Amino acid sequence: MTRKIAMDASPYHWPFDGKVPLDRIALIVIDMQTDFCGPGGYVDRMGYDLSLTRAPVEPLQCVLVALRKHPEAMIIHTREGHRPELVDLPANKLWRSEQIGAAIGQPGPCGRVLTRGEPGWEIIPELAPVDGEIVIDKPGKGSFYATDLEHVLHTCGRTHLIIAGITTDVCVHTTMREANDRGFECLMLTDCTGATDERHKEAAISMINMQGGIFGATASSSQLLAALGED
Ligand code: C5J
Repeated sequence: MTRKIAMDASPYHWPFDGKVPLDRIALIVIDMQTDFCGPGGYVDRMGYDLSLTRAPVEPLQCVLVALRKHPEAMIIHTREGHRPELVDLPANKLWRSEQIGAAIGQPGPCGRVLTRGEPGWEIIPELAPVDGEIVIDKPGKGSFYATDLEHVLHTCGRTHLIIAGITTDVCVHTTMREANDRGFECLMLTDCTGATDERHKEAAISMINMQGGIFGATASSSQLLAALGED
């Protein structure tokens, strides 16, 4: 029988609708790519502190180990990046990346910055997807924009999303907002996410917890592991 879970979370006990079976849950691990947390990648070239975007790696490894014991729970990874021809790269996104010294599509230490197929675009080996896990390639911040994520979730009967990855205030937040508007019940794992500025991570978590959980709820990975019976 499929295990059902619920857990202590902020600002409400997650999920809102009681215990949810694992076969209705998807974990979405957002953009754990070298470009966002590895030396020589996009975030590094912009001059941000990589220890902040690498902080979720270890807790995420523990969550993946625990959840992989339950094949009925779906695991989805996303990768932000553009087609090699850059036909999906908006002019304002290119311009901004040039201004900050990490021009998308240009060669760098990890290949062409944020470009599909390049070494920097790959998910870091520590968190690499295993057989059967889904990978969604996205050109934007949100994981629903210009992807088939919503179709995949509906087809596989997923109504509840556990969201993690980087960066908290950009791609993770945008995805959680998109998901919440579409009626998915979301939980963000606070230690399994990171931002390029710690204050922005805290603010992003605080925003979720406003208005009774405006975009869903937040919890630590230990709360999820406890709900999975891992403690
Ligand atoms: C950004 C992301 N920050 N994955 N992307 O450009 O958050």
